[in-house]
Amino acid sequence: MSHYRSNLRDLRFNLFEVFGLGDRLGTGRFAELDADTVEHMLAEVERLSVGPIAASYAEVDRTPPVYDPQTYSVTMPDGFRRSYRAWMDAEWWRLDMPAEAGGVVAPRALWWALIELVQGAQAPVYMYGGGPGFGGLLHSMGTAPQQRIAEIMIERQWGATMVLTEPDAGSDVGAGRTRAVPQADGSWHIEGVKRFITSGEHDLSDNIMHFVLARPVDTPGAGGPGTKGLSMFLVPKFHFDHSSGELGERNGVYATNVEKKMGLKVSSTCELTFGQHGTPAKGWLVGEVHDGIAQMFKVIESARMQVGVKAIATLSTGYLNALDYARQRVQGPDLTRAADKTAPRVTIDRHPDVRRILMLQKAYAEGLRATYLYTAGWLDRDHPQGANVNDLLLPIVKGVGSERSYEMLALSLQTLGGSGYLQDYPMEQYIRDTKIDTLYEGTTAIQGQDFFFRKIVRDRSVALDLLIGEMEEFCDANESTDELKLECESLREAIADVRGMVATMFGWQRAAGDDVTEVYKVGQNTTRLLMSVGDLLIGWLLVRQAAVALAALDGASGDDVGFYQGKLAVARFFARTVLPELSARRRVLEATDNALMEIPDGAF
Ligand code: ST9
Ligand code: FAD
Repeated sequence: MSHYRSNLRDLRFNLFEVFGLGDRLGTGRFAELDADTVEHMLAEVERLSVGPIAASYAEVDRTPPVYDPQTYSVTMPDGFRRSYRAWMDAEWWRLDMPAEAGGVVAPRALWWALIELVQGAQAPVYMYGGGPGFGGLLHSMGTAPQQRIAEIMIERQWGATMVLTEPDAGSDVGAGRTRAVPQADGSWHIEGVKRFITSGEHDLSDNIMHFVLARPVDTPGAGGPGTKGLSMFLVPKFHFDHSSGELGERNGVYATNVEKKMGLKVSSTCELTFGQHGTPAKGWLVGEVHDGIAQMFKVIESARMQVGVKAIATLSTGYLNALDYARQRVQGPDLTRAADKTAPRVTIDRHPDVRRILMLQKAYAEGLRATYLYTAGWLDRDHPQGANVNDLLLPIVKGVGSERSYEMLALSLQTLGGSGYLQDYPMEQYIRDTKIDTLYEGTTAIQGQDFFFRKIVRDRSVALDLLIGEMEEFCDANESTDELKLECESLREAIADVRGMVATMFGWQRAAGDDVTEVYKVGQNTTRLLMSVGDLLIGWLLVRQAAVALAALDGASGDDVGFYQGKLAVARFFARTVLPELSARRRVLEATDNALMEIPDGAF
């Protein structure tokens, strides 16, 4: 039986019943798509995910890829190769590429819904399969000859990597020292050591294209300090004929180590050494412009979404596995009959504390699914601020999605008691495989800073105000409905708490003009704000779903009745038990001083 429990019903509910995807199909950008085709895509990708993509999930954790330091090569396990081929051969990845590069235009919300399914089953299948997506990006950023290279990458399904990190340049990408030396033939020689490169070496494709940030030397107007001095280079594993794609000599980039990790073991995480083994590592400047960090952020934005959706997908399958177990495991009497030693034993889902943690898992699993779909949906809306609001929400999908997923997966494991700790169930692997999501693509601290300094302050709060405006409009329209009154009250309070937190932080930010240490107060609270806006957004989307469910319950039958009742129940639970926590967090935030920064080092 598959480890992966998908939730297609909830995906459909979000896409069609809550966010109205049906209205966008058959018209404008999505004229070629209709609801039946979308239903078919969802069903087909679910079938692949639950089946062949998930099939090797546990096996490849126990028998991960093998690195040979003599040949700098990585041999992938056969089971994974089959899972990978099932995804690549189906060619659904074309939905993520521009039409000019052979792609099929599709709503972004639909794309990420499909990717939830793949990643819930086995995320590295999607990660190794990113090559055509990188090809699509090269097609849009590259020169005309590089567009031909992009086509070759896509036709041949070559692998690709994003290469930023170095031993002394992690969060601080601008500290990178890898050099790019210009050559007379227009190419560049890349020299340096990069660390932690996902899919840096493997044998799933004939070639791997590395998208590398390096600092040009001897180049007027390029190569200064920090991120702005970095340029992006395309460095292939094998040289190739740039018009036919025929492979040539080995290029001088080698995987000189593969990391041994806590989880996600099938994803090869490589140290890549450029130009230090007697062969130069030749590269080509992407788009012939020195604009590396902005170009790389196109990849990073996609990858931050991918990481958030990965975490949320695993949270959902973790919850559904836990729910299934809780419905079957019999242990102890009902609490109302605890004193009666002869009372019948009940399934653990009857115990109040188990119900509490199950409902919390459901709230975050379904609330975060709605969050990433809502985020992606801003790009489908033809709204002048669509891209801006999407940008605002990316650190929530990535930062809040990964933090809550890891936290909730601990509760999923807890639901199984001691059995959860065993490899007989997928929980322990889910936890190990998901921890990375709070770390790579920018740690949670980096997401919190990005959220406040770039997405709120620099944006002058335009996107945030639009978002909160939508929430307030919802409350205006629904607070007179008896069934949603309490939920709307909680939302109003949470909105006021978030507004209060942002206003206080803006105040410190302004005061830093006179006393620069005021910015420390902001820095102590960026993660708190990120998590709080995340909870507000989740709460609002759960209540928004409840409003749809309430209307749909009238006339519902069969499984739909329980499904819609569940939407009402989870919204109420979250509004009563989680949203009120924002008031306490606001009080903590407002009371911030800089005592923390003044604690002597020896006192830690
Ligand atoms: C990694 C990979 O961890 C993990 C897994 C990979 C799996 C790959 C699977 C791929 C699957 C498929 C992919 C498909 C591919 C493509 C599809 C494409 C459609 N938004 O604030 P400043 C830019 S990789 C946009 O001064 P500092 C902007 O240009 C390693 N742009 O920063 C800005 O200039 P300006 C990941 C942004 O102080 C410039 O940067 N590592 C944003 O110089 C400078 O900004 C990390 O993520 C943004 N949010 O540098 C590093 N932010 O202001 C984390 C910045 O003029 N560290 N830019 O517009 C950071 O993010 C740091 O904050 C820093 C700081 C490096 C940006
Ligand atoms: P550090 O930057 O040293 O951070 C350590 C701690 O300090 C963290 O808690 C961090 O939040 C905090 N911190 C650091 N700076 C600040 C600050 N300014 N303010 C507040 N807190 C701060 N990189 C690639 O380029 N390509 C890849 O494909 C890739 N894949 C990866 C795969 C794996 C399995 C791993 C583990 C990493 C991968 N990375 C990749 C690198 C990854 O993006 C970095 O690990 C990450 O950006 C953090 O950098 P670091 O590990 O050096 O931690």
